[in-house]
Amino acid sequence: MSKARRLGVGGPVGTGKTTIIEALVKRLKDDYKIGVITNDIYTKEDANFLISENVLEEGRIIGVETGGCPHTAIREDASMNFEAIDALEDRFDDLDLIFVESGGDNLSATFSPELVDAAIYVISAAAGGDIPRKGGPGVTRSDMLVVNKMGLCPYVGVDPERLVEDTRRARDGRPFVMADMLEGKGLDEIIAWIKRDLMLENA
Ligand SMILES: Nc1nc2c(ncn2[C@@H]2O[C@H](COP(=O)(O)OP(=O)(O)OP(=O)(O)O)[C@@H](O)[C@H]2O)c(=O)[nH]1
Ligand SMILES: [Mg+2]
Repeated sequence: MSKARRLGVGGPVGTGKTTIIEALVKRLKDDYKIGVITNDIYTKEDANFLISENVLEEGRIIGVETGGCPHTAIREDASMNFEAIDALEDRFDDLDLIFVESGGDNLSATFSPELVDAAIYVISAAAGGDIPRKGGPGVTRSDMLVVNKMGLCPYVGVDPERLVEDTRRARDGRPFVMADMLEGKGLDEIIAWIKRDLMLENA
């Protein structure tokens, strides 16, 4: 039986899911033995990107090409992802942490609780300030919400303070981080949450 904890990373297309996984793996790979599974609808683009960036040795990254709707592969019929987890655990019997990136969704996808132990939902400030108010299960009920690309607020007419307030209201007490991966903003907070709430360290 595996002891690896499994962390889902979901959210709309292009919000920064793969970028966040890349940044997290670089910071966490000295502490934990890590594997990554990416779900793309039509390609293995994200897995190939992470492999090309030398984020981890190649065998630790598996790309799943789901076809069709991104929900299905992470919720209703997650068999392709369970197979990818089995394949990773056959190769490496000492994994501590497996990231599972969902295909980009439309604010409604959630991970099966059998597939992951916790899930991060990633939205982008560049998609507009009204996304937190639009809600959806990832925004309101994910274990952690990351509002990424905060540095783009001035270019897209988004008031960052109002975005924080709307996010706070949408989360209703649940954790969230305002982030920008190109500036490294928010990464420490996400890491602290992973260590405490997922890896159950007392840090
Ligand atoms: N300005 C800015 N760009 C970012 C940030 N995070 C990611 N990006 C860029 O946004 C683009 C999309 O990032 P990805 O990490 O591929 O997004 P994704 O959510 O994995 O995309 P899909 O898997 O296709 O849904 C890339 O060009 C990233 O470099 C950020 O915080 N600020
Ligand atoms: Mg991606």
